[in-house]
Amino acid sequence: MHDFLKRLGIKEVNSGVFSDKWLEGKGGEVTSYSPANGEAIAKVTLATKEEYEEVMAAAQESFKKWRTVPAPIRGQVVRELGEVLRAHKDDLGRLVTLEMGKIHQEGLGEVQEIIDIIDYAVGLSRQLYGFTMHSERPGHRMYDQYHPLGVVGVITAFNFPAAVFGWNAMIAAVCGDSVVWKPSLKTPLVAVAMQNLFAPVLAKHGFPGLFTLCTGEDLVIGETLVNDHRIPLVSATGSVRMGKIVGAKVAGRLGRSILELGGNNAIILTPSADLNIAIPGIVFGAVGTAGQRCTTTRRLICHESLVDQVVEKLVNAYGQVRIGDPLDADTLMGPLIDEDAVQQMQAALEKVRQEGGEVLCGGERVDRPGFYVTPAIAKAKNEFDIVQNETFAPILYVIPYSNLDEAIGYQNGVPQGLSSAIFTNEMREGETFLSHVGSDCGIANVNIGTSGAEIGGAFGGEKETGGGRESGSDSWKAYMRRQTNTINYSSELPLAQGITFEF
Ligand code: UN1
Repeated sequence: MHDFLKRLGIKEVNSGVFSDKWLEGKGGEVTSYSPANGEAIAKVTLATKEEYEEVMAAAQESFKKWRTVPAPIRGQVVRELGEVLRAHKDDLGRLVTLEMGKIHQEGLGEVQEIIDIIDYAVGLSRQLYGFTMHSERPGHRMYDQYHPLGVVGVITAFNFPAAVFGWNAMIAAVCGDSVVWKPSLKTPLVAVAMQNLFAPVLAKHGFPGLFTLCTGEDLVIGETLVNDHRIPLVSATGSVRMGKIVGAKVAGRLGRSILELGGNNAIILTPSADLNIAIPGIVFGAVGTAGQRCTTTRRLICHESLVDQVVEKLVNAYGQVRIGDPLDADTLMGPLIDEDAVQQMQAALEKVRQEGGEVLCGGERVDRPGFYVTPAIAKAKNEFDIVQNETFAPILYVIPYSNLDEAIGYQNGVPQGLSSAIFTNEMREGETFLSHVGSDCGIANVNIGTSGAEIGGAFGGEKETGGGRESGSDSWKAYMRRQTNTINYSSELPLAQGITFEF
């Protein structure tokens, strides 16, 4: 076992279940494999429904106490979590890379996003503002305030095994909530390591069950969590398929959900674009994280006059992408998560050909242990069935257009609505793209790509992306309950809407 794993408290067999202490995990176990070489790293045990109950009890207990701590003091506790992460950034980033397969720089970037959201959350802990309004009645005061909500369920995906928990948990914590985390079974060790880092800090302050962990099967723990009335908010990141199930179940009990699901993100490349920034923006967006971000650039909507030149530049750039061990400092693209992902990528490219598209480069398996492929570019039409769907792999579809209306039509002409971008130096084009007749996505950028959103903005998208918003801006409001308060300081009882009621 690597030393860095030991420093993160990872053993050969780890419990994946934490209430206010580590439980046994009697619901079976999973082995975590590194996609970089296909080798087993360690095992993690899973929760039974009974253990889920213990976890839930601890989370509820913590919530009851935690909500009474003044928000700025909650912020001080969260700040300490940031100190722990700073001290372990390299180790945790390395584990993200080993277990998920993204390159080390991206693994570090993920930990940095949590450090950043912690700083943000600390500031936010003094800014959980409501509005004051002018009452229509004399001698009355009216305002709204935000109270802690309860136990928040956080379901995360393999592609951001650390950061997505961070965005949710740190905001939830300053808002006065406790958290139950169900991580992806493809990346359970990152979750165990984070729990190992955070739990001692929270316990020291008397809140051992503030962040709980419930690693388990979707049909056992996932189901139980989404159906649990004691969880007022479920924040789930993953596939559209998963989101439709989770969203329907949570809505069925009139709970709230934040859904952050698939993307089918496009870049529009216009004739005025500066190709010196556009080409790297496209390559990073399409190839970064081996095409496994929900913000990955999947479609390039390219002006017809540029297609030949741009395709040539892209094919050339793709040839220079260094594919290999994600822990090597030189590597730009690591492996896909597992064999299934490789098969899905190859099936998608087969489908493009069948639908009449042309694969211009890539898509081959790289001959080494692990799940490596070469990134692919294909000429396609927007209406192809395969283009309408998100394949979680580095495939970029090039779609020619002739005028901006047509380009925006293509951009919006998919079921998903997460991220979008235009490269242009024409003010009219950029502003049209950002206007109400432009991009229909939750994220719309000018002269930067579709991926790599900063934590300060609200993150999420429309349509089948699920409509949820996480991270910055006023996303915190979803983690609190709003209350409108009216106070009468007069000696009369004037009724609203001018009603008189005498007796
Ligand atoms: C995701 O792919 O699940 O904008 C989130 C980005 C990252 C977040 C991606 N900050 O690419």
